[in-house]
Amino acid sequence: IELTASMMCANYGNLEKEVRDLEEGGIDSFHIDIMDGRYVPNYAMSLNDMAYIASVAKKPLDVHLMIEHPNNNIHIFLDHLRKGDTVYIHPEAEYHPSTTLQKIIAAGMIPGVAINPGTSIETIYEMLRIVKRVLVMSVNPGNAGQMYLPYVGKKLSKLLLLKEEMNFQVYWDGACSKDKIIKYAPEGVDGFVLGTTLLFNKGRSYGEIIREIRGYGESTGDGI
Ligand code: S6P
Ligand code: MG
Repeated sequence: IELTASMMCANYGNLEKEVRDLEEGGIDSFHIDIMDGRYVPNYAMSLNDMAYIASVAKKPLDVHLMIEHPNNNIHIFLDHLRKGDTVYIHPEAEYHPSTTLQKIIAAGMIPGVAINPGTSIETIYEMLRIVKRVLVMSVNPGNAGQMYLPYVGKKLSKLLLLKEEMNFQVYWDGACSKDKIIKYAPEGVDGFVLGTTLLFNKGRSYGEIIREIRGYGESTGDGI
């Protein structure tokens, strides 16, 4: 499984150290929650935070754009990213989401869509033909530290059935906990966004926590 750290939960007092400690601890990528106060009722990270992390990180970025009409100025974000970084848009934030996805592809980044708890798979079905990663939100976007919404489970299982045929990865975002990883990694979820629930402010090193997460499947032989 791939583990990505939700950087809106990191300590901004020393962001470079956070990035280094996470990389040394074995994180696979950095999840960057960009918000505009319009598409979601919050402001988390912005362009400069993302650009700074991109400049110090060796591992890829997993950029989650929670902004209205990213198509208008997405190049501002793409200019700071590298090939192999992923950019997700929310389809309902855009009149023509596939135009935006094509810009992400043309810039050499991995195109992704993020789907809210209330958004159906049917809404994104045709986009799945060009998308390489789907970020399934199990909380409504806007904040870290929220409660998992159980009705998302059914949609997730339905989406996983399309994975092979349409060739995309599935990442889980929101209240990602031990029991969710144990349940959904064997079902085919490729990646998990780690925030306040599992990774940050635990008084333990990132390396210790990440090693523990990678060992979850060992006792059951589920091969996490
Ligand atoms: C929410 C955002 C998420 C959170 C993540 C935090 O708008 O997209 O990526 O940062 O859910 O994790 P947790 O464990 O605090 O829910
Ligand atoms: Mg996110």
